Amino acid sequence: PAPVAAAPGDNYVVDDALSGTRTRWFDEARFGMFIHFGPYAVYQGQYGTCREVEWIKRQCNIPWSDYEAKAATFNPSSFNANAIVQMAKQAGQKYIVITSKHHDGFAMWPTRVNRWNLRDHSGFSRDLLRELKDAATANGIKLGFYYSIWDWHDPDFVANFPAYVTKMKAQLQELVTNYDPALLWFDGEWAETNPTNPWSEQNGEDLERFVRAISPQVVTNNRIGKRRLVDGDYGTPEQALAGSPPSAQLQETCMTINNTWGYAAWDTNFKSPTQLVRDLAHLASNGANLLLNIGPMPTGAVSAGQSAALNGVGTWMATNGAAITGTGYTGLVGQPTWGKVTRKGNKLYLVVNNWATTLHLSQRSPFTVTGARVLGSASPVSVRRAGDGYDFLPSGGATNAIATVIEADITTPA
Ligand code: JFZ
Repeated sequence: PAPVAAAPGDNYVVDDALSGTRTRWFDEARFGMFIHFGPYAVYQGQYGTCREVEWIKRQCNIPWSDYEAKAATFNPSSFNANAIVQMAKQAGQKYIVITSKHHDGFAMWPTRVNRWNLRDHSGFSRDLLRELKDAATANGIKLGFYYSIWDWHDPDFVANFPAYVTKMKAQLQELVTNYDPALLWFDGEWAETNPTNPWSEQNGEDLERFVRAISPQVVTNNRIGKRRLVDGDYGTPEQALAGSPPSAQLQETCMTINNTWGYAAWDTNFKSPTQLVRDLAHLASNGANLLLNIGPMPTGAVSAGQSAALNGVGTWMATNGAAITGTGYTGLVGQPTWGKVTRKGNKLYLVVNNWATTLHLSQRSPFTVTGARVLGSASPVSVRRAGDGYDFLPSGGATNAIATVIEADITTPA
């Protein structure tokens, strides 16, 4: 897609020679795992009669004394970094983003900046972020950190914002220097209690320059600034399927498997693998990523409902992952009624949700189909020119209950 000019008021572009290569892995990944994990998990989504999850401290008016006492009991001894990485890998996810610090300010790594962290406050000696980094690296998975700019716990956030920013930078310096994350996922720049609200474009520029000075390769989302086109490396529509035509900026939609980000014992409204695969294909066809969330239980184990959903997606990806990984917007065809179409180089992937004996594809710019096949099947697919494009004529029935994929070889004019 053609670059889009910065809008009026987009007064900075932290763009550099690396911005293209820095994001290449991200643009190819298409599918990642989000993890919301923190001491809020210990409440399992309930405080008295109040139901909330990672916002439970604020929304249920829990006194800090109570929240801190609860956090002191946080003992995620069943957190298994390797199992989580294998779960992501099996699902076809290429990167993981875990909450290093959510709005409650609690650090999931042994920060030296304060004692409000898993080691010093909860007495949990393991370093989960280190374990996850090591397991991810060993398996070719990228690891990123969510970091909330909004901090409810540090009084300086309200009383002395510059002092808070200094501590925030010190924490980010620890994270980037000690764990070398591939990505930083900022959030909470919209903080309601920031006395200098709004978080300014200048704040965003300053923070982006700060992290890039330590690690020029670290990818950042746009919640580092005012979420304009030029902030960070990519946009973050939430729980929403990015529309078409695709944005000039890279996009990543974050989404829950059930209704909540953190763990809630009462939330069993799990999306089906079918819906998740279709959302994933929709996003890939628009050149956007899906960051699909899990919220581990207080022990650190992943719930059966969430792991089953990921497993179902993974079963589909094992045969059909070529239609997702490394693919993007075709620019060549209109989106059909029977499914979605993605492209990788000289291949088109027809992700067919509603199988039929004739699958029509409207051609929007010139290409020639030279062959086609069903992924994971020996049954041939014939292709003929028809109307404003091509008809694909599969010889057999749908081979996958979620979506059957036809891979087509194409040539385009030089
Ligand atoms: C934030 C957090 O408050 C929430 O707990 C979770 O971590 C989520 C991923 O991010 O919530 C948001 C952030 C942005 C929007 C909405 C909720 N938004 O842009 O509409």
